[in-house]
Amino acid sequence: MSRLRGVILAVAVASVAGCGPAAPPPHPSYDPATRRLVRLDVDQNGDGRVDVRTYLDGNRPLRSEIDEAGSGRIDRWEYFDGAGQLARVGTSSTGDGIEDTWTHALTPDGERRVDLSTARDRRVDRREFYLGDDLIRAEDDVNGDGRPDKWETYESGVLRVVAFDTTYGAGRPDRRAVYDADGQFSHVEADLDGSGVFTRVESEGVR
Ligand SMILES: [Ca+2]
Ligand SMILES: [Ca+2]
Repeated sequence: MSRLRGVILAVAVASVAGCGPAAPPPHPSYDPATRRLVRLDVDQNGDGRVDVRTYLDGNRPLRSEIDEAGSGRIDRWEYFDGAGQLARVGTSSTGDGIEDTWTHALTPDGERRVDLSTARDRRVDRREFYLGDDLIRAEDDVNGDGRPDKWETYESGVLRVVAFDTTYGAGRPDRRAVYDADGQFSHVEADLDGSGVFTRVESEGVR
């Protein structure tokens, strides 16, 4: 992560050569027993307030709390993996300092997962999957038992299928609503025997 490498480099430079007059120096904190670097506070915009606070294990970053907007409130949370690479970024959907959205690093095939806590209680109840900027599918945990029970599938940005596990226990859909390429509701299909084969239900309305 370039930001953090920059921060660490800045500490190294500051410790060797002091700091320039314009930018306040990063403030490192060390474990008193081990002398390992455990925290780094940076005032990037020089307004006198820390806006990037990074927790580290030595030179390996663990997570950062960032006030990107300079509002005095954290609005970005960065989490690093064991190799020190940025793994996911937390944000607040309403900008009130409550972290409720987590955007993961791209997978090798270019898919990006976004976890959401729609109740804003840190419990993830919706996962969205993107290819580029396009939402391609989503999973919801409607009853809050930690398992998905509703699945949405999109094509070219249009919702095409919404599938439901109406038992909230099977872990797979038994009903699905199908939409046409314009996003208009078409029909309902059901797989009541769990065979994986859905057949059209003529008498059922959209759920
Ligand atoms: Ca600042
Ligand atoms: Ca569920």
